Amino acid sequence: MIPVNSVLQVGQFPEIMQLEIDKRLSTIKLLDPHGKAPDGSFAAILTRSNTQLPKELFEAMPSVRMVATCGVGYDNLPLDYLKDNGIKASNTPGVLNDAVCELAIGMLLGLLRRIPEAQDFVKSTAWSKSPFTITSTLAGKRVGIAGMGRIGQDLAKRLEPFKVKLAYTGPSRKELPYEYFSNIKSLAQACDILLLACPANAETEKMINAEVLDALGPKGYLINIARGSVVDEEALLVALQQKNIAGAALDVFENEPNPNFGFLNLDNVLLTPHIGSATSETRQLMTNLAIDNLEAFYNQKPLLTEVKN
Ligand code: 8YV
Repeated sequence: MIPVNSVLQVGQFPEIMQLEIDKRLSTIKLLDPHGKAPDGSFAAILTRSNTQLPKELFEAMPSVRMVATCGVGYDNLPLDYLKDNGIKASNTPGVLNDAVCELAIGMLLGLLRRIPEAQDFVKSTAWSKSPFTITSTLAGKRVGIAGMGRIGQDLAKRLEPFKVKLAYTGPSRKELPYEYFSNIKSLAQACDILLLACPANAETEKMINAEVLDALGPKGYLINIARGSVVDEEALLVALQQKNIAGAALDVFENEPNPNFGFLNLDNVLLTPHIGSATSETRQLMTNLAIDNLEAFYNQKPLLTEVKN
């Protein structure tokens, strides 16, 4: 049983998640992670992957011994500080794959077949004057996935029925029926579509740079459902503006919720506001898994999905 008001809830939560939280917990709330920590002896923090937690927050509350983040990504946590101070952390992998993979495939098809423009074409009555442009088929394309964790592997399985040729890159080769490339540039050279499903960390920071985009080439497409930090956005903007790549579908950006203005006027992008896991079913599952981890912590049991860093 989690004692009343022993969990500090940090950051803004959508209503559907707050409803789940309020069914099971009574929390004290801190909307701004950089704000003054409220008085109280909190044993744990509940937050979301899109809320950056500074180490100063933990320094100000030495009673906190565990943090549960709603989300698969945990780049929002000061991992070195947590590790150095023996503070446990949990995330929510495995329960958002359906939502994230469905969005990735939807964005890919929307980009290739230019579905948003096609709708505007009909709504503007331009169709009465000329036919819509010819686009491109997914079947037969070479699809490369950067990051073959749970989501990357799930994405690959879902793409197989689309008659594509799959390949991947990542820190190491895995027992998978797809071609492995040891680095992102060689994967980009070998594929028509590059899907980013990797974690945000020091190794992936700005991994998609001008050289990789050049390797992807003028018929290549980039899909990012990982993190904005994985892409050098200045290089991507140049590649898109100069048509050095054919297009990009982006659900994540370096600066959210105010992405680089340069993306907004391009005709070869499909942009969504970080909605990978934003379905009611998924957010309920994530919230309850985060709370299950909190309960395990308070009951001195192993966490269900501990962040091992
Ligand atoms: C979270 C995310 O899903 O799961 C992740 O890593 O990218 C986020 O969208 C969301 O913040 C959960 O509330």
